[in-house]
Amino acid sequence: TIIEEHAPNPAAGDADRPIGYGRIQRKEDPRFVRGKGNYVDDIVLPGMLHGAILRSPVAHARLVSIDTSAALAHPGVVAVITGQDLLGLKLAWAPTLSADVQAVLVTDKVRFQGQEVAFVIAEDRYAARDALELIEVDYDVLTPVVDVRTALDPGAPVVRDELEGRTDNHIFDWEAGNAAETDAIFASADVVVSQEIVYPRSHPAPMETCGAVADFEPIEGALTLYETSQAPHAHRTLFAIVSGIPEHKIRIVSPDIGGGFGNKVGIYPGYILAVVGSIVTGRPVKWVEDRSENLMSTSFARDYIMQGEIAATKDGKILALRTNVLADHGAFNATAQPTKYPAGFFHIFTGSYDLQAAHCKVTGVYTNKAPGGVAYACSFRVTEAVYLVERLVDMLAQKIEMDSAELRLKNFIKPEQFPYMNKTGWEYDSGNYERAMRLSMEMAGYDDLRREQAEKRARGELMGIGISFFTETVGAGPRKHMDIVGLGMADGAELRIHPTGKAVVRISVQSQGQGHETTFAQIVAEEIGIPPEDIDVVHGDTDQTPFGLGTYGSRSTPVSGAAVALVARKVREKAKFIAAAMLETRPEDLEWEKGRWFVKGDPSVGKTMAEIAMGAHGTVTLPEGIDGNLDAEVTYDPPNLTFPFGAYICVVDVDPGTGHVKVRRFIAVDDCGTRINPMIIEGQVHGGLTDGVGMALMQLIEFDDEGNCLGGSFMDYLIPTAMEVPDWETGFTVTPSPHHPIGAKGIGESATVGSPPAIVNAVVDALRPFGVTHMDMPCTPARVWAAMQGRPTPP
Ligand code: MCN
Ligand code: CUN
Repeated sequence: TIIEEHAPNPAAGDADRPIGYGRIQRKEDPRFVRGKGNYVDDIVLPGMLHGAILRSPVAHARLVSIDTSAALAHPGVVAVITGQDLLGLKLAWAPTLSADVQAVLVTDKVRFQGQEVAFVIAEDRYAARDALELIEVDYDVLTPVVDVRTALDPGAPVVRDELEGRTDNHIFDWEAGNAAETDAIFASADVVVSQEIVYPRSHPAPMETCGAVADFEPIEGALTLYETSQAPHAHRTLFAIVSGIPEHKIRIVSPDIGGGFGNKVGIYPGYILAVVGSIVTGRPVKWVEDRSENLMSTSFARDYIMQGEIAATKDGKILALRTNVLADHGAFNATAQPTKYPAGFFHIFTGSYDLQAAHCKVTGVYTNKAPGGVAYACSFRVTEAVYLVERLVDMLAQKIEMDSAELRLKNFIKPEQFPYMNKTGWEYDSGNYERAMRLSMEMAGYDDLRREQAEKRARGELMGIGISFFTETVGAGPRKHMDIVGLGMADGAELRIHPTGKAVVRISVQSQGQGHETTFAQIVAEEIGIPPEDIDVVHGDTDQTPFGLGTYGSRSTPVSGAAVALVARKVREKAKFIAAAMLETRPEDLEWEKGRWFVKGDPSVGKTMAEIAMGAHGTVTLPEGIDGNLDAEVTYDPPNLTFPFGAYICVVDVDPGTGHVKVRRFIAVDDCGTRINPMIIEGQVHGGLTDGVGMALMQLIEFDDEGNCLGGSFMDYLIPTAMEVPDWETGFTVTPSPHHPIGAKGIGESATVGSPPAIVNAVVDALRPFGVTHMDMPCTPARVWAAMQGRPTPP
């Protein structure tokens, strides 16, 4: 069911209208559907060599020796680089995005299975791979730290013993909210529900794995790096700092990216090795990882063990929330998030409810696992936060025997309370939660579903209905509060209108499939009236675009989208002065209608944008201070984040014999403020909901006692397909952001954030006849069946 975007919605008035021509087809698709996309692995440079990485088979071991002589002698091999070589270049360790360092190649000790040990460069990919097997490595195997619960025990092996004075695996303690106030409310509350809730380790697994092609030109001392990057400008700055190559001599190109989902935010050893390889050999070097390398060594997601508690009155007024979290960060603290927030935006865990107090504490821990932590459409750990609160609310509903929709409706922040300051320091910009909740219930036929469920229960059939209501915080900056490695989170935009009235807008964010080439053209089209097909969007090349922090945390629309709207307004304003000169009148006598300035009271006398563009570059005498072009640039520093929200309802059927869960229906009502392209929004939501089915029912990156990764291939790490998902039923409400130039909020991660709790809530609801109150993801048949038997959770 698609509720048409023009359906009248008196409450929202004109705000329901999508902008810039609305549901138009994607400009990037003709090249994708014809196989003409240009991905990193499509880049072939003259004389290009190929690199391959030798990875550790064990999780924790001293490196005793490496013998590369046989590999070097292998036909086609040009060079073999080891950690010792990098030590000489001062490149053995590289800074992470979280003020830690990460080994580029192992020098002293292996710290996770799959870690980078040596780099072979050869004439072709096959020779490079073959030569890996000829490298002799002697490992002195150590006991690994696998279980985060015991990682802080005295006597646990120390993962990061190379750090000065390190005697344990503790990384940080971080807290938000008010512990004393929260504890006081808990002490006197009628009802308290406590639960350990695990958000297991998962992986973004984009269709395209990570890779790079490095081309160092020694005469100019210039580096061109083609890279799978969600943030080319930030990467360039970091490469300049680490390599010593001046920043203006570095060009980063991220061409088409086959999905990022947070996996391509960080800088991986492979990228650095490609650069080192090009410098060493004097030829371009390509490195592209395979699927197992991607799953085993690049940024994982989640891995939070959350001890959560909710306090309420007996009639269902929620009073307070508190949680203690153990966060497994793996061997290096390499998560990508604003510096001030080591747990990302997890402290929005108060969700969509008006509480009296809240407190959260997060402890980050090193283990012998791959690093990462902020990825997989997580909105900087809002995924974990939403899952925690939405599970606890459902458990509370079960405990006080109240309908879970009713409990939510009773506790929502009310429309008149916005802007709403929550108890952990977030100022929610706008919201109308009840309206979205009621729309989703109406679309679902909620009361009928509950009746159907009661009938089925009476017959011994297992049907579950799960609700999740989420609020996200997306669009980082503001820069005064948010930076990544010291770079403030703002975005630039440049707009040029050519003399014939066609436009090019250059943006600093980087599409990985989100459709920026279409939607950013639509924003400009809305503001200056040139149709989207006449506006080209340039992104993904640091030589071609203004500085900015990149695409993640659904920040492109909130930050870069705002920059684009403002740069278009700047051009529109400039056009007024030029039109006035052309019409020999005063600017204040002109009026704007989409695409043209005309004389107030005489609409027949005016100039279109195309005419003005020609005029700007022509022979008209321009007013003082107006240059002879129709170009502009801005850098946008957002005053606040945006707070999209949504109401999701999931219906599942559980097979009582096998424990298999089938998602029968899923209703998703999203509110991302002003909508630019409803079709792209639906695509984002469909993708995110599918992610949710994967996480809730199928996906887990598990480790055995030796630290072996058990999720290193698609045989073990399952990706949901059309077979596992229902026909999504999407709806929307529109509550514009008051501080965004066009009122838009982000949507790119909403459904991934919001859907897992709806699915798990539905599964637990189905298992109610068995007295089940909670179960941890993924709800695989084996686990569901065990829960039905009251047995411990199998892996
Ligand atoms: N949009 C819109 N109207 C709005 C909000 C957004 O039409 N009110 C459009 C945007 O213009 C953009 C798309 O929806 O074309 C997503 O916008 P936004 O929410 O701003 O998110 P970003 O563009 O910043 O994308 C990042 C987000 C993240 S962080 C992850 S993770 C994720 C996601 O996008 N990775 C994706 N969706 C993905 N989709 C694809 N195909 N591939 C990925 O790697
Ligand atoms: Cu957290 S995944 Mo997206 O922000 O690139």
